[in-house]
Amino acid sequence: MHSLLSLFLAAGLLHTVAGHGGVSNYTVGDTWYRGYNPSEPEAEQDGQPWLINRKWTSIDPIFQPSNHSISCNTPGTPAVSSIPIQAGENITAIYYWWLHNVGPMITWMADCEGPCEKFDSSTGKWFKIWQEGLLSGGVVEGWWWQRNFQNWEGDGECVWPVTIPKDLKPGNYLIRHEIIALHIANKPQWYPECAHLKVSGNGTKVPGEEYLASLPGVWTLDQPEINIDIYSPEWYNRTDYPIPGPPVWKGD
Ligand SMILES: [Cu+2]
Repeated sequence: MHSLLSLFLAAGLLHTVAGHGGVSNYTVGDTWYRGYNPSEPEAEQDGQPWLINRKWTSIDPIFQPSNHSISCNTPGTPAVSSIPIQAGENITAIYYWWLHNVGPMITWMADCEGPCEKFDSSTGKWFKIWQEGLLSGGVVEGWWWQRNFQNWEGDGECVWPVTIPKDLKPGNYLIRHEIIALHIANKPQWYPECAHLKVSGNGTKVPGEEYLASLPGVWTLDQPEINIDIYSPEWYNRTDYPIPGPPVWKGD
């Protein structure tokens, strides 16, 4: 065991074996925004004027959906700056790698109701702007969007583009990318990261109550699609996976 570990270390494979991760950077158009990097020293990143996403110090998953960290990871300290973006534009989240392949991926937003630097993400009224789950085949061996994502490694990066709803009211928002990994029976893993956005445009729309959720709150270990054993006879060959939580808000 010990020699196997040193072999992995020597080969630089330990990261691959650990297999976790999160959002490293973001792009809007041709502009690249550097994100917090948990593998670099905190002192070199804390309070930096370029910092546009909330601090996350570990690539490890969150296992408890009631944990405050479920909203914007640990510690989730606010960013200093925001990414400017127009409603209707795309923002792409970039991951250096991703190795899991079962479970839904969801992008959420929440109105900071003022400067995001002062906003407690666990009080947010979150709404989904995008989600994908099982695309085809069965739950265990089928194609999840997450499996596609894992394979999009053009330059050693996995990219996740979403569009900000074009009629969204301008303002300061958090954008939250969440991967829920379900490959271990009855041990769901959450990987959330949040960035600060300054949304411009002429929109006037906001999502209604039926689209809003709390984090923590929306996920519990009582949900059959969350506390799931994908290898059980009940799920193994199922070709539908209903993504729990509110519906996606399309901006109308
Ligand atoms: Cu992992």
